[in-house]
Amino acid sequence: MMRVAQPGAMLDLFADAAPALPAREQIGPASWLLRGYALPFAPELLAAIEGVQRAAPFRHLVTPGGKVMSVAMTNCGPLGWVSDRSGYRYAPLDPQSGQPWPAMPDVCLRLATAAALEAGFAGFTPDACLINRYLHDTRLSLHQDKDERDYSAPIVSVSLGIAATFLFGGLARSDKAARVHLQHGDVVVFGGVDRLRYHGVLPLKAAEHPLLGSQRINLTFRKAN
Ligand code: MD3
Ligand code: FE
Repeated sequence: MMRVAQPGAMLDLFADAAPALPAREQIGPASWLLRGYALPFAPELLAAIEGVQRAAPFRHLVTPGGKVMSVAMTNCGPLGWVSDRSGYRYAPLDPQSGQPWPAMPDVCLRLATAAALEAGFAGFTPDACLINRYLHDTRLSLHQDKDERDYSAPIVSVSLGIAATFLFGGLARSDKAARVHLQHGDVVVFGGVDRLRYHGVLPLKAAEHPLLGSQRINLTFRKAN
C-alpha cells in the first residue's frame, strides 16, 4: 500500500515493520520473561561455561529415591546444588573432585544481576549457579526449588541452545501448568509469590543448534545461603 504523509502528520517509516519485542513479558505475578536478554552475553557466557565444565564436568546425580536424573548437572560459584541417596543440599565442594566448585565467572554475575534488576529485583547477588544440560529426550519432572535458605531472593534462569517447553505450575503439584517456550538467549526471573511454584521441562526434542549442537543448557542463579 502506498502512503502519503498527511499534512501535519509524521510519516511512520516503521508502520509495516514487525513490532519491537517487548522488553519484558510477565508470566506470573512476580515472574518476567526477558526474551533474548542473554544474547549479547552469549559468546562470553559460552566460553565461561566451557571453562566451568572442564573443571567440574557434567554428571548425572541420583535422587534420594535412587533414580538417576536424566538432566546432567554441574555448578559454579561458592555453593553448588547436589543430590544423592542422603538428600538434596547446597555444598561448597564438588563431591566428585573434593575441590571447591569453579568460581562464578564475572559474565555470569553481570548477566544475573542485570536481569534481576530488569525484573524489579535490585541487589541480587547469587552465590550458586546450577548448570543443567539437556540432550534429546531429557526432561525435568515437576518440582519445587526449596533448598535455598531465603525465598525472598529471585531465581534467574538463562536458556541456551535448543529450545524447550518450560512448565510453570502452581503452588500445588496438581495445579494446571502453563507452557512457556524458552529459546536460546531467553532469561526468566522468578520471584516473590512465584518462587515456590512447581515447574519442570518437557522432554527435549531432537534438534541442532548452530552454537550448541544437540543440547540445551540452562543456568539457574540462586541465593542459596
Ligand atoms: C520457578 N531448571 O534447575 S529453569 C532447576 O530449564 C530447574 O533447567 C529448569 O527447574 C531448567 O531447578 C527450569 C526455570 C526455573 C528455575 C527455578 C524456579 C523456574 C523456577 C524456581 C521457582 C519457580
Ligand atoms: Fe527448579
